Amino acid sequence: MRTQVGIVGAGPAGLLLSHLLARAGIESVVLESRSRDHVERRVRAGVLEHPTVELLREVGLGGRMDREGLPHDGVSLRFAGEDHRIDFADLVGRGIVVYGQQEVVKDLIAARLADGGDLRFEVSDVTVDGVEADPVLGFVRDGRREELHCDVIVGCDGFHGITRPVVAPEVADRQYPFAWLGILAKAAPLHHELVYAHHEDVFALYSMRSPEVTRLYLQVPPDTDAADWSDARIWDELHRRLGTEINEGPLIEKGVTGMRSFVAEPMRRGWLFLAGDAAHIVPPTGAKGMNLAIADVRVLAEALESFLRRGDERGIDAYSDTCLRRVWRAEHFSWWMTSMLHVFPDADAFQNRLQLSQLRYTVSSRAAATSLAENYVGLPHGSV
Ligand code: RFL
Ligand code: PHB
Repeated sequence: MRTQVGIVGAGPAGLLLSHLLARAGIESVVLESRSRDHVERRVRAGVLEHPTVELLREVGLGGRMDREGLPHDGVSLRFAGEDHRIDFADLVGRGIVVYGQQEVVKDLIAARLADGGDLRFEVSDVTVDGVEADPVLGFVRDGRREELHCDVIVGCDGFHGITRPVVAPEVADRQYPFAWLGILAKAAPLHHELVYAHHEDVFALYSMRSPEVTRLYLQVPPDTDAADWSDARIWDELHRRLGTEINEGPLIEKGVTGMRSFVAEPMRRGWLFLAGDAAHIVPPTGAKGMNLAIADVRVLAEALESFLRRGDERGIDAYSDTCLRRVWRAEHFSWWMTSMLHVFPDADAFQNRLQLSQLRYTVSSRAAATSLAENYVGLPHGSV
């Protein structure tokens, strides 16, 4: 078997890349280890930054997002018992859309399948060989070992995938001394925007998915087992930490997410390219992970089009450096939001006072608030 672009992983990065390539008349095959049902149900990100929203519309994927997504013109930072709204519309004239990552994934799978796209779910033992000269993907499907020869392979297989070790990049890595316990509840959101709450002893985040579903996060120790948190304990802590009215409802989902900052450089070796979480991780406080994955594959799809249609290698040669500029901007923003909003277990009085001062400055200075807003709604693609 042969294809132009072999893609490992059917998350937002792999699926959107396959969609963008198809629009440019380039063939691809997507190999995914999980089932379609699993991939479509995985609850993850919820915030689409402005350039992501514009891109999805531009490439024919805006229909359901525009009908069902929730446009937000601001977020609140809550600390010292008070809410402070950062008004994106006023500060930067753009906003975000709250629309679940699994909805983006469903829309992408539907679009690819309607287009005759080749998506292979439930493959196992994926291998990558010949990345310097003659790239080949190996995999097992329905008990049979198969080989797929490709012009180019793209690793979109997330943080725990198999492609990053093949690139063997340099790695920058930071772990944080806390994690997030995330829940999804069948409860109507009472606030219509997100609330990032810095409580005196811990952080919480109030978000949502739809007019019927609230998404909430609590800062917890990194080794937390979600099973130790009963529903009653979760609601008690949420009420205490958010310090604001929230509706309770049955929990649909509960899980713990670790927090790290991680960047692999370069994002390429030979004919193997990395995109999305396979190459970089941000802590979720800046809501940037999926948006970065989408920005990467936009750059890569354009570069691959120039290369595969016209033999022009300039785009693919610049791919890693181009993406890493945006990646490091998002790394800084996500680290900054994380550091400003969480309670660090080993912080002393000096650090706590600095943190509070930073929060006060961010909400009271138009310049500082604009910087948060500009990064949160997303700098225009190609501008960093
Ligand atoms: P994904 O989504 O992890 O997809 C990788 C795919 O590869 C498959 N795979 C393999 N397939 C074949 N062979 C193998 N050997 C394979 N190994 C893995 C996997 O099954 C999977 O289907 O990576 P991608 O496409 O790069 O997308 C990245 C995003 O998923 C991620 O950055 C975001 O979810 C991060 N994130 C957020 N991002 C945002 O932009 N805004 C947010 O508000 C936001 N909130 C979050 C988040 C992530 C969270 N968690 C759970 C990590 C909130 C949370 C709690
Ligand atoms: C979410 O709704 O899941 C969400 C929102 C904002 C974040 C992270 C996650 O910073």
